[in-house]
Amino acid sequence: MIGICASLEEARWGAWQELAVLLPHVYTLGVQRAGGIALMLPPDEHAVRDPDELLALIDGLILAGGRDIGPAAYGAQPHASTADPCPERDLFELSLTRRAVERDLPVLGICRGCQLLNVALGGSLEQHLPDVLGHEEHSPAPDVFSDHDVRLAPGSRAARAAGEVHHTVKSHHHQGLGRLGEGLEAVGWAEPDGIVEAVERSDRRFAVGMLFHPEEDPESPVLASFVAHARAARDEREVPA
Ligand SMILES: [Mn+2]
Repeated sequence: MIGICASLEEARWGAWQELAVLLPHVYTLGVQRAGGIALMLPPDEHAVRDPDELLALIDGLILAGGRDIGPAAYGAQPHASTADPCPERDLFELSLTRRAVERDLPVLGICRGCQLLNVALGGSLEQHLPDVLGHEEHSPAPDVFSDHDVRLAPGSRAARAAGEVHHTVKSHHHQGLGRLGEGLEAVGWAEPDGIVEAVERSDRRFAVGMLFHPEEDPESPVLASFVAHARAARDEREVPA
């Protein structure tokens, strides 16, 4: 049972245009193809106060991509390029993530989810990478993924999940990681610019953030690896004491 945090967006379908709970299909499909059950998690203010009730229902938590996190969450003023945040979503995901890491529930953060994992653990973000890097290769256009190479630390959970230490990834982010959150280690770097693209907690069974998009690559084993970790964690819990 894999909970995937969804976004709230104004969306259009059929005759309707209204606020909708939204998630790209590739996330749910990737989980299902790996034999998992995908549960879409809308922002829930009860769960902000009591994340355990919801976390007890799932074996793994995926933090999906999406809009910029409100910079107040890491004590910063918004940069001119930082999009308006969705406070309900930020609060929900920050609360679930902190508690999931405490409980050692497997967590996979993708793009915004990687940034969220970092902020949840006390880290900060670089709000607009082009200011620092002088190029827009990580997100050259609003509606396409770019390709760049990533190098992952050999032996890291991220490398084992990706099945290789050096590969080309799908990229679509204008923000990056600043100060790393408590216990997080950098385990992946973009090439050639060297920015941090993956982080993880080596003291957890699986708490990994990737700034790139394995769910957009049908060949990527990352979602299947995550589902396998979640299944192993559940089997461990179900062994009678
Ligand atoms: Mn990138």
